[in-house]
Amino acid sequence: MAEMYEHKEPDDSEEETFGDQRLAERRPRLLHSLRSLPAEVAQKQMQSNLEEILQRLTRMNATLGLGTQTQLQTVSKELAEARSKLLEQESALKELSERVTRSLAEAGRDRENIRTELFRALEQARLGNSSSCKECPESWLPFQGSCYFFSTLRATWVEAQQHCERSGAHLVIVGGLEEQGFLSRNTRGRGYWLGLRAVRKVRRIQGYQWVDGVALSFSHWNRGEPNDSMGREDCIMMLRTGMWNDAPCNNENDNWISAQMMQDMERIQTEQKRMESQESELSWNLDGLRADLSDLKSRGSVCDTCPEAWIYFQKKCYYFGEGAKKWIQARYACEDLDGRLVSIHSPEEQDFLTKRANWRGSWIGLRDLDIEGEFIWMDNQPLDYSNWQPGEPNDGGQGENCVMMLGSGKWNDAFCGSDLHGWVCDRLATC
Ligand SMILES: [Ca+2]
Ligand SMILES: [Ca+2]
Ligand SMILES: [Ca+2]
Repeated sequence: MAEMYEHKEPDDSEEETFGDQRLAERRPRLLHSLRSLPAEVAQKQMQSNLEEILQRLTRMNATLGLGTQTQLQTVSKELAEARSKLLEQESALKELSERVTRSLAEAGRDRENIRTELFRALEQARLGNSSSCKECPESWLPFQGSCYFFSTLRATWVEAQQHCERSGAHLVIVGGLEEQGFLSRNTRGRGYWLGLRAVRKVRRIQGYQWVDGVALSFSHWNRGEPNDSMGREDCIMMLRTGMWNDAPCNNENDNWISAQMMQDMERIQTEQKRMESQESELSWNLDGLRADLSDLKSRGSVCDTCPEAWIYFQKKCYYFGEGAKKWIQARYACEDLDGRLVSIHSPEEQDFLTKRANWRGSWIGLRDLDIEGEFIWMDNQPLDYSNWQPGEPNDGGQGENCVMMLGSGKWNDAFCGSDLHGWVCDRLATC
């Protein structure tokens, strides 16, 4: 304010001086009389000016002081509110974090229980199998939870299937080498229809399908088969050697094999499916909770903490397991370490893994166990990136439904029962 005043004052006096000079030039007498005005007049004028300025200053100061004070009060009130809000948020955050941690522990225990139950059910099924002769109808043979009937009559494929249905069964579906071995041992020199048919479109065979609608994965073809001789061999039978051959469906020279599940086994399988879906739901929830927790904790801090022996890379920790394991064993080994078989979603992540890949191959968390060709990651995220070896996945041999990472880092679908020396687990890094 003083500045404003001082700035204005010299201006006025300059103008007066200027005017004074002009006056002096034109009216020297008048100037003289002006100059002779009593000094006290000028002094009074000055005083009144000063007083006015002083009053203005005081008024301004008062306004200013009041404004600042109000502002200060408002600000401090806001500050107090913000602080209490912050405290509230902090305690809510803490509570949430505690709740998530508790839920995580609970979910982990639930998952453990489900696994234990699952194993127990399977164990019971296996035990049931050894003493299950009486659980199959008379003249049916038991094998691994199912009953098999080797017909003594002959029929066309369709008639054979109808025979099976009448006894509440279906033409046999061969699930793998062990079951094939059992069937091969019981041919008694005859040929039998299997529950397998060609899927034909416009005269061309597109593939083969079991009577339950599942596409063929395990197969046991005789040399040179299936040859679709004369373009009319749509039904599959098992030769006396146990090897398979495609043949015309209206061929009446073959017997058939009916199969049905033991009732107990059926019950157990339903239960098992239920538990598996429960487990996958749980693991899904667990993932969500883990992500929430790490999100919570990451506010204001960096999440790059990994357990000992795990390696950090881009928000995840990786464990490079060694020691011969089948895919399912590797899966559980990772779960026992509070992780799971690795899911890979970017070339950067793949590069990181390639550098550390076991040269003899490692299991990763990708598989097409449920539906042939439909690959699923352990973290249930979409297959948004892939690194297949050229020509893979080929579902070769007796069916390849578990994915491994070769020494080169490239992926190959492999037989789930193979023992691989490496397996890679991942988990989210903590804060
Ligand atoms: Ca044939
Ligand atoms: Ca496959
Ligand atoms: Ca393969």
